[in-house]
Amino acid sequence: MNLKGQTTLPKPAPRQVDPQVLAHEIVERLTYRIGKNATAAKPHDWLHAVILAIRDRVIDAWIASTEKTYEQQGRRVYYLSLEFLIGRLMRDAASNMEMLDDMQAALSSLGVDIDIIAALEPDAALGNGGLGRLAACFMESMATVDVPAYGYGIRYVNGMFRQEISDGWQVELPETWLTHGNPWEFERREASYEIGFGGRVDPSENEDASQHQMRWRPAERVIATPYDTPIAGWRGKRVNTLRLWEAQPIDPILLDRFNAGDHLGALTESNRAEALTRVLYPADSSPAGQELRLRQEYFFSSASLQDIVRRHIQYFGDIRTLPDKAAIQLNDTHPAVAVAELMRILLDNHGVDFDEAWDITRRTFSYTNHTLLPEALESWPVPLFERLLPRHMQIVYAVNSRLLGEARRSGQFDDRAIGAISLIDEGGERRVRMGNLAFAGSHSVNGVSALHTELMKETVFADFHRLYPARINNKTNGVTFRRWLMQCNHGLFELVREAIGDRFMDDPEALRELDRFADDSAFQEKFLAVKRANKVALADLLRQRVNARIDPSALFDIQIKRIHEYKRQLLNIIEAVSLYDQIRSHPEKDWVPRVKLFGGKAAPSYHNAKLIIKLAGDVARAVNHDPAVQGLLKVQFVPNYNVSLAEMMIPAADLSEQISTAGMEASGTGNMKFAVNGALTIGTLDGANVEMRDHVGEENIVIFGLTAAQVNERRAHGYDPREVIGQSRELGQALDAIASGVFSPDDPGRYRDLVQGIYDHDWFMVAADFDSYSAAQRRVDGIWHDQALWASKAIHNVARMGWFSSDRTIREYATDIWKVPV
Ligand code: NBG
Repeated sequence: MNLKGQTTLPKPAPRQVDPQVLAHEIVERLTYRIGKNATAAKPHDWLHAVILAIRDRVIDAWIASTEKTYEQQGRRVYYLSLEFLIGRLMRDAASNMEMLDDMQAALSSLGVDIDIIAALEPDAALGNGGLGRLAACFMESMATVDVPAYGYGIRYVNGMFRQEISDGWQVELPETWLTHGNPWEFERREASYEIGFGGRVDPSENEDASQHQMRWRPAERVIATPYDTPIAGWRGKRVNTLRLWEAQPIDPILLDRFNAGDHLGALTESNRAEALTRVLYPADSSPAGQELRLRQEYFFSSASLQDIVRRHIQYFGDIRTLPDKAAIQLNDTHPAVAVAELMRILLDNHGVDFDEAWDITRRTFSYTNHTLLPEALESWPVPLFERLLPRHMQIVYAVNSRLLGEARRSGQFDDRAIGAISLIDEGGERRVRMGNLAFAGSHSVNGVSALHTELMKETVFADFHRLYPARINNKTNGVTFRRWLMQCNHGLFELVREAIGDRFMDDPEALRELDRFADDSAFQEKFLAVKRANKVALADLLRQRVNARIDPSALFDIQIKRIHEYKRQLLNIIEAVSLYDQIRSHPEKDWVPRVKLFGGKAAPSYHNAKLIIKLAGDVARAVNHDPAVQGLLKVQFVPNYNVSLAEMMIPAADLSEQISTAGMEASGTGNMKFAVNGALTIGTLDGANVEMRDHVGEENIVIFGLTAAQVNERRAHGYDPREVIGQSRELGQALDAIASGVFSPDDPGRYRDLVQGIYDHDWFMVAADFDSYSAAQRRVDGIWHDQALWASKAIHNVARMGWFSSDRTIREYATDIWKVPV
């Protein structure tokens, strides 16, 4: 409706936050939005009504933020990510809007338990692991530090699969987070776009078109429709938008075919379109080499780019000023095709000449690399890319010819180096390299920890780094302390607040003031009591979920993350087997009672990862029921690890396992969450562990194993795992037991190949690091024996982790890369 010329509309009165007002609002939402009274309302209805009440506050701030952004006319940030692992939003939003306590009071006045209804909210699991969770932390931090930003992604109907364990094996089931509707989102049909695939490319019909202007005639089209979710920053300062695209057919049903009796055929197109945004690929740190995946990547990149360009033209008129008003961050290579898409829009739709288009593109994009694993570097077969995106293929070739020309002219590159920089991999089947495209098309390329960034310069992007030495920079990851301390660990939050006041709530580095309490025995006692309460809560949960009986006074030793060989859950399990042997041989020793908890999902096609899950269960069965262990060791695999479970497990951890092969974990973010929740870390000098050691102090972290340089060295000079195993009695025995079927009497050969892999090549250096790891675990035991010492170290961890707030990370992105004021 056009309201121009009308006097200004009245604005709604500012809302009060007060339990009584809130209770009234909840009942009103329940009545008029859900259509039920309090007697008929089911817990789900209450949840819905509560979310609607919170949402209204968020919307007020959302509209105000949008108005402010338009007034300021500044640069906006666009975060393109195929994954956003958000988890639950209710508590997050209520807490950030500073209405959590009042909401709790309001609900109890209505006889409703907030914990019960909060637990009903499904996890929005639109991501695999660290990469997706980082995107979610960044969304919250961008709002918190007042960066005007949009997140762009896909609204998967089925996000990350639900993991069930059946007879010890992982089974994947679809997770249906949208079953009860999603009260957080708003469908915005008016902002839909057409996305093309396939077809042919003709020269432009435009008379004065440049030689680079073409007309792409796609053979297939789908509609991208956005759903917006408001993301509130801390204290509701700013509310940004997470815009997720859904694919829809142009014609929902082909009526002529339907009327001709072809009822299924009439829906094929519709089903094909909807399949595009149906599932998240459950592959972590490895490519999902499917045509559908490339379609997803292009679909969401194109929709987002069209939206960004439309908004820019609408407000600023001239496409050439795009880089002054838009900073687009590519979260890994998944959206890298956006580089070619922006070029297409500039060349074909706006008639910009090639050099200028390339300049605009590079000034607009920046790219974050999240892994060095060679198998995870995305590339697409040229024939597939060309068939699906013929116009983009031409653009990639044109960009490549300029790029390689520039490299040649610099005189620093031989044929090998030129081959490494090329956007096309010529070794074997020709492929388009998405990492190279992202690198070439960006003005900034960052790694996610200091070590990872240095390794990027030396390995994957060594030649690119010589060509563009100023481009690579580091932005060490962080996590939002609102979710990962204040909300998930209420006990610790209140304790810290009582000790040092409120300042850390706005400035996480103020946690440092806690340092002076580290050796205060009264504080230590309270600190240990909080930890104990969290452990009791987790023990209760595990009793309900998996019927596990664990003793809250034991040391809780936790490894939760995706199951991957480089993360070395296997090292941890082998050490548990060895500990089991030692406890049985020396029952008289002063063993520390331990509970080893594992959680994590394996990619459905990752055979060894699934076998490792099975092994954890097999070892658990043997150990947990052996009277000779006297309860000193318990092993438990916790099924269906997700964000909500992390929120329960991390506050209950005494020991955090961050034990990847050095050089292989780009950063890690779980490592940070554990430490700020008062767990000690046992870890290698990998990813952000290195910087964590620098911050918490080496006396407060337990480091073991080869460094990245030593791993390299060993691999280069003929590492012989057999020799290492021959020298370690404990390791040899543990491996023999596993390989010979001690833990798998039903199928004695089950783990033979897994163990054989360690003997034959041991790429992940499990054998090389075993003794060092095992010795480090005994150092952990030593510290545990002195609970005051343990508490002191744990408190130092909490106090010194402030730097790892994602607010700090986002300020660095804003200042160095996006050039937006913070
Ligand atoms: C992951 C790394 C982690 C890192 C997160 C977030 C991918 C491709 N990479 O170490 O493995 O913490 O990204 O940066 O999922």
